[in-house]
Amino acid sequence: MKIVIFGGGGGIGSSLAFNLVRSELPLEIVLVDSRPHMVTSHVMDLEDVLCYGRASEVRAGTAEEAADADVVVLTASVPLRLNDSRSSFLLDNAEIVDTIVAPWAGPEFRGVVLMMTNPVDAFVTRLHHHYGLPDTRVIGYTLNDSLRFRFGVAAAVGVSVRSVDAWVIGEHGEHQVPLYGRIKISGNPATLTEVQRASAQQYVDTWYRRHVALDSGRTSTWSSGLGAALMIEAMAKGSDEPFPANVVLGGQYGVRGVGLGVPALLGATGVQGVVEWPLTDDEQQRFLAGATSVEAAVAELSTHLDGSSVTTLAQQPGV
Ligand code: 2OP
Repeated sequence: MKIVIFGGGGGIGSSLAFNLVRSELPLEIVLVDSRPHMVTSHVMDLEDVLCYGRASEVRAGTAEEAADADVVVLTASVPLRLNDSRSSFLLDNAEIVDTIVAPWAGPEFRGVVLMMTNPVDAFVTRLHHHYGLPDTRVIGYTLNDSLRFRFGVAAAVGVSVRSVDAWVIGEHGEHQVPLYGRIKISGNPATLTEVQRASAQQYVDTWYRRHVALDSGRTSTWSSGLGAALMIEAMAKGSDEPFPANVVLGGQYGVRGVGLGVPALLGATGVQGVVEWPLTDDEQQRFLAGATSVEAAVAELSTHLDGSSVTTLAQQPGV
């Protein structure tokens, strides 16, 4: 299985490469980045731990190699800066994403795109609509939202995070939807007290801003690198268990044509299905608010990049 990582010289790309080297998959890992010395530095380092995993090789590559990759991961981004929202990177990162995908993304591309460049929801949606990538073959990375929720719930309740199962769906941003009704602790359904819930909610609501405010120049490299490797593993092996992922919806959860985080079944050819869980009215409204926000972002992208606005991404009732 050939994995091409754009932004392979950066924090998330190199963390992903490290986790893939350590995985049980016999992978060919190719790092692409506009900073060749950075890639060479990571490759020289990673080669030395090939003996601890099953990857056949890790090497520097060129953008053209994406054309026959099984999975192309986009982590490339403009340098990080202080901001209040991932959406502040929309127009700057749009140029980068378009430059990367334009040469190979299209109906003839047979691989899967894993989008990690922010704002993920807008770019997943654009890749499907503008480049004609099937909705099954373009997936966005959103696991961190659920990981943070699990950590916030564990801290609020006072249990080990390993015992918590909890999910966030919806926008990878301000309209994220934590699913309080599906929390399980040690396999049993758990209802949080108001105080516990407020604490968990504050944790997930503020995580991004608190992290950005550190002005460290780095992002969530460890969680994202490990999480994306787990996602690629789930694709390679196929799984009956859903994985949090951004998928362009076809009516599920009342949304059509917009990419949002949902429980997705993953396989070698990408999304095998979307699991629909019942939502409360509040959760449904928040989910739809996320769809509206992504729609607006994609329209802005179209105006900025193509000189026209997109009007086709209407929300529709679920089918
Ligand atoms: C994350 O939430 C920064 O979107 C990235 O970890």
